[in-house]
Amino acid sequence: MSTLYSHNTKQGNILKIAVLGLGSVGKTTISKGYSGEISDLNQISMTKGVDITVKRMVYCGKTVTLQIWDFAGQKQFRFMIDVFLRGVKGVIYVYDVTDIETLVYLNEFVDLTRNYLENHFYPTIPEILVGNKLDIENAEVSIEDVHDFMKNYNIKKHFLVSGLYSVNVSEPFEYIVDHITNKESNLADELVSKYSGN
Ligand SMILES: Nc1nc2c(ncn2[C@@H]2O[C@H](COP(=O)(O)OP(=O)(O)OP(=O)(O)O)[C@@H](O)[C@H]2O)c(=O)[nH]1
Ligand SMILES: [Mg+2]
Repeated sequence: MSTLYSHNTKQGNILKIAVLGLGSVGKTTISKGYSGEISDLNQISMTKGVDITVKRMVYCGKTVTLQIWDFAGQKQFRFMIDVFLRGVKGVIYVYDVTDIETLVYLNEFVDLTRNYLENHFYPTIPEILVGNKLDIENAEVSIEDVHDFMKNYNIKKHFLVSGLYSVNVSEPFEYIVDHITNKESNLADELVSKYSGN
């Protein structure tokens, strides 16, 4: 069922995914690495406002276009977050495994996102946590730190990736798509059975 997607166009269903986290954690590198839009990932510079990346994929035989909205981590752009989140269907929170502060202060993005979703009557959407820079040996963030964060914020899924070396970058996006589409199908099924009297 595809009736409940945000838009249906000839590009297939368009799903907006938000990528959030502090500056320099690697949000743009992960997004561009996944989409394949930039061949030299070392060329990426600081995001000013928003970077939008488009990636087309096939999910259960249907074309799905992911619109990946990657938000600048620097504080001066924080006032734009409401516009940025409009219509979002899934969220990826990114921290840097070599910098514990990027996990400690990630709560600000979680709080802002949840406030927005609640104030605008959004249904629950998939939210996941991604630790980037897996290729660097001296990780500062322990698995206990990650589990504590997930428990405190009730985030169910965590991935470790290296955006720069394109390790594991597809998995977080595929997980989100899987959960958006499954949830929407379930909701659609529920509505059908409710109104058909089953
Ligand atoms: N070693 C390593 N470096 C990475 C990785 N991902 C990103 N970087 C580097 O980290 C720096 C910041 O990457 P960006 O992708 O610009 O980070 P960002 O989160 O988009 O930053 P803002 O746009 O300022 O919010 C760059 O120098 C990247 O090359 C990674 O997986 N491994
Ligand atoms: Mg960026």
